[in-house]
Amino acid sequence: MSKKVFRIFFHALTRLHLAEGISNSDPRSLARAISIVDNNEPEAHDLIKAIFNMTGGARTVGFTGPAGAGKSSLIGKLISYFQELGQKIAVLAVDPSSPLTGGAILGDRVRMQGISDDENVFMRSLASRGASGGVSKSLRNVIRVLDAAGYKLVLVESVGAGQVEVDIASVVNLTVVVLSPQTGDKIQAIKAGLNEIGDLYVVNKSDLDGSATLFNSILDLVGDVERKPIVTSTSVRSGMGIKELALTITNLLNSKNINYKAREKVMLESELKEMVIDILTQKFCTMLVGKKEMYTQLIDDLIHRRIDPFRAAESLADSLVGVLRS
Ligand SMILES: Nc1nc2c(ncn2[C@@H]2O[C@H](COP(=O)(O)OP(=O)(O)OP(=O)(O)O)[C@@H](O)[C@H]2O)c(=O)[nH]1
Ligand SMILES: [Mg+2]
Repeated sequence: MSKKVFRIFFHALTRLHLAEGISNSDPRSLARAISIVDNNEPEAHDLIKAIFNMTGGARTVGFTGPAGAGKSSLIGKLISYFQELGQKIAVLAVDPSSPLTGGAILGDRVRMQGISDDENVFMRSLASRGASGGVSKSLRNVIRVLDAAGYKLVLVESVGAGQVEVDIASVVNLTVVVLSPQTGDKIQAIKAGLNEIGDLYVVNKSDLDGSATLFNSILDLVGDVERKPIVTSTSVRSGMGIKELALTITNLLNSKNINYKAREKVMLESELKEMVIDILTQKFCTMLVGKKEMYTQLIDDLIHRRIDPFRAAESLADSLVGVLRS
């Protein structure tokens, strides 16, 4: 058997085996499948192909916001309320900046007290390193694996700032932005894109000074936003507002006012576009190797100012498209 045939055969077997394990909620299959899609291993495409028609039922909630605002603590408390709904729950922590995600999830397990031993709560840190877009791509597929395994509620905590949070918001059904009076640059953090992504804004640590001021500033800031987000406050320390927050999230997830099918359509459209661009980029990069002579000449022309960058890029692109057509 040639190496290639063996590889195809091996991948097909792995795919079938894993897909079956996932649908039977076998923990080892689940862990392996998540690693495969998180690291975009060669089997990832076949695996998603095998489970795709089992997906579409999970609801996803993203928790984002500055470091230390209380995201993990809040998730830990909310889970017991969500469990009353009798659903299998998964928690994902996305930390693309950390090469050692194992440590992070261990810390989070301590904060999300009381849930680690519960077999209905699956917790996992995702590596999801790589450039912008890498996070959302991997996360989408990890959610699909969990969805196929019967996890109907997936909570995603994003650690990190800026683009990553925006990326995550584009993948989940509902985005909760968690802030606290302690996170010094609070208002700037909201201005830096966070005001556009939240369905819900939570001022956590309301037991501390400054929370009322923060609450009012957020109201001012998101008041004009079209999606009319809800602003609420909580204290993990005193328990204030947690039950209400769980209820608000549950109501939003079940709300007829939010058209999840329409949101899914938007998500699938942007995923499709991203994937086509990825495929074309890869194809063009391979083809560039075959255009080495033209490429070298163009660089030389650029260095000696015989051509401008726009024209150089256009002629190279035209030439590559020509190869595709032929
Ligand atoms: N006073 C007070 N402290 C809180 C509250 N909620 C969380 N904390 C504390 O704030 C610290 C940070 O909480 P985490 O839950 O780890 O915050 P996080 O947003 O998950 O942090 P990262 O994952 O590092 O971004 C911990 O020491 C918590 O005990 C609260 O309501 N009041
Ligand atoms: Mg955390």
